[in-house]
Amino acid sequence: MKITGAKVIVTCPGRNFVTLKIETDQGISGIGDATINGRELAAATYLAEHVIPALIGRDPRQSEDIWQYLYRGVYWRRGSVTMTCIAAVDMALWDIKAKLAGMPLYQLLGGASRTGVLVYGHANGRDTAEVIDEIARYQAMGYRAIRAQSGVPGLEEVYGVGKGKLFYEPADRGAVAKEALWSTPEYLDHTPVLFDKLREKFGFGVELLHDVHHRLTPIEAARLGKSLEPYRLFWIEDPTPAENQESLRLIRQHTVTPIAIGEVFDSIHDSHQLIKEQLIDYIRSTVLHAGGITHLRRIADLAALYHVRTGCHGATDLSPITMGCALHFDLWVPNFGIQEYMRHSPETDAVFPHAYSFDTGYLHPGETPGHGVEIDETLAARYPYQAAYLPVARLRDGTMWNW
Ligand code: GCO
Ligand code: MG
Repeated sequence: MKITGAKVIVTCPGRNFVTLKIETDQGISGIGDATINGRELAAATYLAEHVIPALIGRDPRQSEDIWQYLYRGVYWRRGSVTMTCIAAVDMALWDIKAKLAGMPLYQLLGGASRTGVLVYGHANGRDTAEVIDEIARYQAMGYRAIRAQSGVPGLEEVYGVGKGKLFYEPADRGAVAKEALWSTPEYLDHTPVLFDKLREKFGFGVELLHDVHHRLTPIEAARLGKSLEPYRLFWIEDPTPAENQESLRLIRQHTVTPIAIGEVFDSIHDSHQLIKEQLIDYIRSTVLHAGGITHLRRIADLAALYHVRTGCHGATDLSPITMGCALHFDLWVPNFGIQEYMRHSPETDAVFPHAYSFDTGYLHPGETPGHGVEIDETLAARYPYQAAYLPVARLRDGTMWNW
């Protein structure tokens, strides 16, 4: 069996997505996601210029050897663009392999370890009243776990509170990123008050989560975790930037609020200390930015040794292809924790028809052979690329900060 061709499809049904399609001499094709929010064309060019020529003629069933070739063979290993492009190839090859076997991908990984994948949705509001309305809406849809993000008095725009509700999209159209103001004291004062009101309103029967989005220093994060303990959150996410893995030790010494980190990591080396020293409870890496199913499986196996469970990233800037692959992975992985599920817009769902479905708080990847996600190329061609960037943040005195 041989790879006979491959192409990159860039489409913008509301937001930009980069898709790799691999074709074989047996008439079976597979697709993978290569989307990096705000750097989409870097991944598209990397695939077209540096990866596709090396794929032609290879046996698509040798997904491990191709992974190693693209990782070791590049010499300048790792980095988000490289690892995302490797992931796109890996997803497409697992898709082909599972189609060839006539099985849904999860069967090739070891079969289902559970009946469905627990997911969390996003309740976003400009103030507490709006967040309460949103949580009620998600509960009515059947969600059992909900992430709550609120506007902060005194700050005009903050991460997690979008223009839309169900289809939250933080990137803004234009050639240059928008700038937003960030101020930590207001956020630290407001967040415990928010969760106090949420628990008072909804009780403890719903899992609540919160994303700090890298905006605190370790000692500030420790304070937040401590102040949220009475509200028993499922997790706080990205409490501080984790390039310095040791800094998590300080947060751990002060709080028992569970910690989730890893959506921006691109390999096992970014999280091995966090995992081995049990400095986190959930690893957020997913099949897209962390080198595909082949690499994520290694991260999850390491995490299992240290009681760390998975909590894959699942924002709308990850295409339905990533969601499909993540769900096959989640259905199998023994140390599964939870899966993020930020719903895609109807336009995106139409471009990427998929077999996965939602039922009473759980997603299931479906039984279609492969990963169960396709691309409608004719429809995709109607939505050309549009430059869009995530905002950047500055403190009141103009200092650059993490958005
Ligand atoms: C999340 C993430 C996203 C990111 C987005 C950036 O937890 O879902 O933090 O909201 O900001 O994926 O492209
Ligand atoms: Mg996040």
